[in-house]
Order: sequence, then C-alpha cells, then structure tokens
Amino acid sequence: MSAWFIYSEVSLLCSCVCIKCFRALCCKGPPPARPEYDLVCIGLTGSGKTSLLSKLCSESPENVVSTTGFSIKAVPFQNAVLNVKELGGADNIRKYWSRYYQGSQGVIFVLDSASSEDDLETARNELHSALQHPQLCTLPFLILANHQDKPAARSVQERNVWPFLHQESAEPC
Ligand SMILES: Nc1nc2c(ncn2[C@@H]2O[C@H](COP(=O)(O)OP(=O)(O)OP(=O)(O)O)[C@@H](O)[C@H]2O)c(=O)[nH]1
Ligand SMILES: [Mg+2]
Repeated sequence: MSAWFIYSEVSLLCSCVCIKCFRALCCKGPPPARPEYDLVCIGLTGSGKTSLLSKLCSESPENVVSTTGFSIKAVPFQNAVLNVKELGGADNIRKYWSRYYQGSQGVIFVLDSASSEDDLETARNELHSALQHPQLCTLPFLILANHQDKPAARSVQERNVWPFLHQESAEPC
C-alpha cells in the first residue's frame, strides 16, 4: 500500500469526522413539532379567565379588559401547545357559549371563589350545564377555584359550596 493511498484514506476519514461534527453543532434542524390541543375556557365575567391565560402566556395580566365575544391564545408547554378559546362570561354572551364548543378537546371552567352567593349559584348552574352538554360531557374538565387570595374565598374543600366537585354528585351525561 503506497504512502499516498494511506494519506488519502486518513484525509477522507478526517473530512467525514469534520462534516459530522459540523452537522451536529450547526445543523440540528427545527425541534420536533409539539402536539396541539383545542380547549375552551368558560366562567362568569370577572372570574379571571383572561388573567389566567395571560399569565400562562407570560404576558402582563395588568390592564386586562372584559372579553366581548371570544379570544384565542396559544399557551405553550414543554410537550404540547394548548390553543385555548376563552368565551366572555358576561350575561349577554353566556347564552352563546354552546355555539363555540364544537371541536374542543378539553374544558377549563374558572370560578370566582370569593363571589357573592347569587353569583356562585349562577356559576354552579353554568358549570352544571357545561358538564351535561353533549359536546363537553366526555372531555377532561379543569375547574379552577380562582381568587383564592381574597379573604372571602371559599376553600375547595367546602363540600356544600362545590357539591358538583364530589364524585357522588357527578351525573353521567
Ligand atoms: N384578587 C384577584 N383578582 C383577580 C384574580 N384573577 C383575576 N383577577 C382580577 O379580576 C378582574 C377580572 O379578570 P378577567 O381576567 O378579566 O376576568 P374574565 O373571566 O376574563 O372576565 P370576562 O372576560 O368578562 O368573562 C381583573 O381586574 C383581574 O385583575 C385573582 O385570582 N385574585
Ligand atoms: Mg376575559
């Protein structure tokens, strides 16, 4: 074997190693796409839906205004992206909620746990309707008892306040 042949083999090997190193360092390519899920976020006006989603998107929750109609935010997590559609919770908007349920893969229901008894009763009825709705009743539900920092907040353990959260009162749809 000639010296020239050995030299070319070594040089070829070095080139291959260099190309592999270069590719590993510089040409990683885009990270794998994260799965996306469509969620609907409901709750009475002022319960804190927009504030919650703003925080999850690392946006400032200051100067949040009441949602008229709906708004959609893509909430990024390490392994998935949640496309959350918030439906405004004012009296005149709630009657249209069910028109926006189609295609949802999960539900976030936000409660103001420091609200008046009347508002709490309204929230209970809305939550009950959502849990019974044919397009939602089989989906995963997250019920968030918000405003827990307020002195008047009911604790999530209060069974008489949140009867629907306890297994024995859940009705299949
Ligand atoms: N103290 C306290 N205030 C909150 C909390 N969450 C939201 N707020 C405040 O409650 C007010 C209403 O919050 P929003 O996020 O606009 O409520 P929403 O559910 O989106 O209301 P709509 O869009 O009208 O349905 C804002 O002034 C928020 O700063 C909370 O956990 N604690
Ligand atoms: Mg809002």
